[in-house]
Amino acid sequence: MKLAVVGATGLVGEQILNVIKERGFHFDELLLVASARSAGKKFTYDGKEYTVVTAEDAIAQKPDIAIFSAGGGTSLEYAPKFAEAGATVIDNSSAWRMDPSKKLIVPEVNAKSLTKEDKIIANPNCSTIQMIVAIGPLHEKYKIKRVVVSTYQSVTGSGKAAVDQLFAERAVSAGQEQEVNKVYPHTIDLNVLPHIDVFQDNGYTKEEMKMINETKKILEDDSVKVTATTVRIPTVGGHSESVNIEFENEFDEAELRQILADAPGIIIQDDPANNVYPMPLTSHNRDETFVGRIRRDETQEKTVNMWIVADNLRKGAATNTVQIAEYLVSAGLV
Ligand code: A2P
Ligand code: 11C
Repeated sequence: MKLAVVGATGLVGEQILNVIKERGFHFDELLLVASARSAGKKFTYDGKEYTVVTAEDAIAQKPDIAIFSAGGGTSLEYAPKFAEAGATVIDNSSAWRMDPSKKLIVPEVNAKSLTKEDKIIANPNCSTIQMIVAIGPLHEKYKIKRVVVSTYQSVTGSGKAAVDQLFAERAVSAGQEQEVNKVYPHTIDLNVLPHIDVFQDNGYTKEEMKMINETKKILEDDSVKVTATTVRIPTVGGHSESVNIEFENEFDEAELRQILADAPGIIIQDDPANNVYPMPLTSHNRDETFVGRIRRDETQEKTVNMWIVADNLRKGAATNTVQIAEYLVSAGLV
């Protein structure tokens, strides 16, 4: 098994390598791929020294699986070339997600739809993935009519430069002299920005439209209504989401909790009497999706509220791609 990680020097690439090591994902040969700027650099991973290669070099070595997290442009250009050379590509960018010929996979919910013919597989947006892990099994049981979601997203979703902005602003607040390079249009420290990615003509942001469109595609149900407000907050551990879900069918709260408890990849943290609920601090560097504050919406029938948290670089990106790779291997699809 020859594995290529494209974008190995990036924030998500780093997590992909961590997750592969932690989960013991087996490979015989590993290709660490980055831009021409990094090619030739030495990189120590799991006690071994690797030389970073370009995408072209990696294609020539015909990997079996290529996990991409190098931006949409790189995926658009190189994923078909890797696929043509025989690789199955798992792509973390938004480049192929809404392409009707490509599958959008959250393994806990729809990995079984994958076949040997799927040569480019899309990984959903981080805020979509964690919501789907929780609402997927509920949709199967009660059929979802409408979802209203508001997110509280970590700066790690905008890359390393955004993390640097937050900590530089924090240092300035503490009286230190520090240059601040702004990734966001406003200060992020001690602030909240109701703005993730670019605004569209309909007044929603691209992040909000990703949550809406990707959810329908993964659930394979265009009748599910989704509305979203996505918000950036000054935290780093993970994305949090307040989710209001209206079902077609009546539910029993104890049964709904049991469905979530039995669902793969979910940990319920819901003990308000002891102040137990999911938080970014406690989801950081974890692969699971954490669900809490589960309670019936008392203003509307067949409706429940919950709070969903996951590490956006892990389950929202790296872990999900590695789980797809694990599934491909275990199902004999590569
Ligand atoms: P590099 O470090 O050489 O720029 P992030 O999203 O955290 O900025 O990471 C982006 C990742 O994608 C980096 O590893 C970056 O490599 C990589 N990358 C960017 N352009 C290409 C390309 N054309 N081919 C391969 N990797 C690329
Ligand atoms: C954020 N969700 O938190 C974005 C980052 O489509 O994979 C991931 C963008 C994507 O800003």
